[in-house]
Amino acid sequence: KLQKPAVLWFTGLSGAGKSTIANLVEKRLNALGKHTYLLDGDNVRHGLNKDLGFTDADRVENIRRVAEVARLMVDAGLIVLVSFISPFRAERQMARELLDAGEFVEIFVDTPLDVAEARDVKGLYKRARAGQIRNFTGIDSPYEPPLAAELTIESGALAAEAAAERIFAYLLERGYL
Ligand code: GGZ
Repeated sequence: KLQKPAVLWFTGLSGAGKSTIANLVEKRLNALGKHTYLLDGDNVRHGLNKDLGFTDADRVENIRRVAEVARLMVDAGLIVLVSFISPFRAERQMARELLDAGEFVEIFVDTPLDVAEARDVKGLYKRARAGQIRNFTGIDSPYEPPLAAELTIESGALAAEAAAERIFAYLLERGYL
């Protein structure tokens, strides 16, 4: 039997834990024999979207292209994990509307700014506060939190493994797997 294709759309601030959690979920899906692809800044912003930066307009175009690629991958039958800040509700909604009902699972990795900033794994918040990076999400560029995500992960409190477990359990319960 063919697997049920879907998009697992992770949204949240830089340093919220989106990619860490998405990688853990992907491993679990692969262990079940599911065919997946993880779209993130590493494999999209250096290639397809290397012409785009971090102005509002460029983020809109970044997410538009990612959503279209995710849709193509769903047509190919994959479970697609998407890990971008994707700060604007309108573009997340657009991504949702490209798919059939039930194919889009929005996962809000709800790590508060102060927690993400305290982690500052890559030192980007420090540079943004110092004015060395402009248009940084949460500092001088907006983040619009989801109003009705399928799942909200309070990642400040929940370790990445526990978050991945919750997402996996949701997918099982709802018949995605
Ligand atoms: C936000 C930035 C910026 C600015 C570079 N604002 O923690 P990271 O490093 O690995 O993840 C962030 C990533 C965000 O790219 P996205 O494609 O996910 O953003 S969006 O969905 O809004 O298009 C961060 C790094 O790129 N980064 N400059 N100004 N994050």
